[in-house]
Amino acid sequence: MSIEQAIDRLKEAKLKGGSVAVLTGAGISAESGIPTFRGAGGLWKTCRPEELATAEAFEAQPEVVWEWYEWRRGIIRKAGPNPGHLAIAQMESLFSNFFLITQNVDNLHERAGSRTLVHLHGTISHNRCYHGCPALIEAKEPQAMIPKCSCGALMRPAVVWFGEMLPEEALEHAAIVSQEASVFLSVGTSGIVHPAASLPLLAKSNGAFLIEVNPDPTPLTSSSDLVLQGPSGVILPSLMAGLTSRTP
Ligand code: BV8
Repeated sequence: MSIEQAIDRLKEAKLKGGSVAVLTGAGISAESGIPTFRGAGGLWKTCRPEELATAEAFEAQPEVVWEWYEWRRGIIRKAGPNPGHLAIAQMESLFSNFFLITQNVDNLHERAGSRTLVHLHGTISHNRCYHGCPALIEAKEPQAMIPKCSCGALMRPAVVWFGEMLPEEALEHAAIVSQEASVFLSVGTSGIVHPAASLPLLAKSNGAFLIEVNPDPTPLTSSSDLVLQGPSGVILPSLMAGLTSRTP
């Protein structure tokens, strides 16, 4: 029943020219073989955020932090977009007013064909100077040694660490599209990391119909208008099938 309700809501939004916003988290990449952060098999099971995803950790143990990112980059290079990523890319071309906000640092949304998106937490595929020189250097190959910037400082992954500000423009844009959304889908996120986790509630408080797609309950579940419980790689293609089928 609930998937039909979601399809109806999205069809209504399409008919009325309403906007659709999607927030994704690590869960949408789980079916591509990329470990999530929390939950069973999550990255944090073997390590803790403050040990690795912070500037302090990088300053204290740059090689340990670098090795962790190189290990993740290796997994992402071997991974490919899954049907959940592809469905979101298809959704983008279906709605005249669509926007994707991702917390993910992998590039699977782009590789699936998504174009109108922002990365709130940066991208693991690039490095930047630890001291703030502007260049973004793509990490094309595995690099066991930490490369250096021309200024002499160490390079670091171009991600947002805990305790660091999110890219202002991306966060501002994400807040605007969330406030304007007629339908907001929160997909594959535990809804724990702020300020990203506040976006679904911002959308809802501005009138959006809030749909959560997740196999497990999260802090957002009780506020969602509709919960589609299950893997995004199954649920999102079913949504798209319903949206593109001929039946009125
Ligand atoms: C900041 C990049 C200003 C690095 C990441 C307000 C309240 C409380 C705390 C704070 C707050 N404001 C700031 C904070 C502190 C902190 C924070 O939120 N801490 C949390 C842990 C409490 N936030 C920050 O530090 C942010 N900065 O606000 O700056 C400031 C500065 C100083 C002090 C105060 C304020 C910066 C946050 C960004 C951190 N960087 N990543 C890297 O990747 O290494 S966050 C990291 O977690 C990931 O990027 C990811 O995006 C993010 C969220 O995780 P999820 O994506 O939700 O993934 P998770 O594994 O948790 O969940 C996966 C979900 O998928 C699960 O629900 C699972 O059920 C589901 N799933 C599994 N399989 C599937 C599935 N779903 C669908 N299909 C499946 N098949």
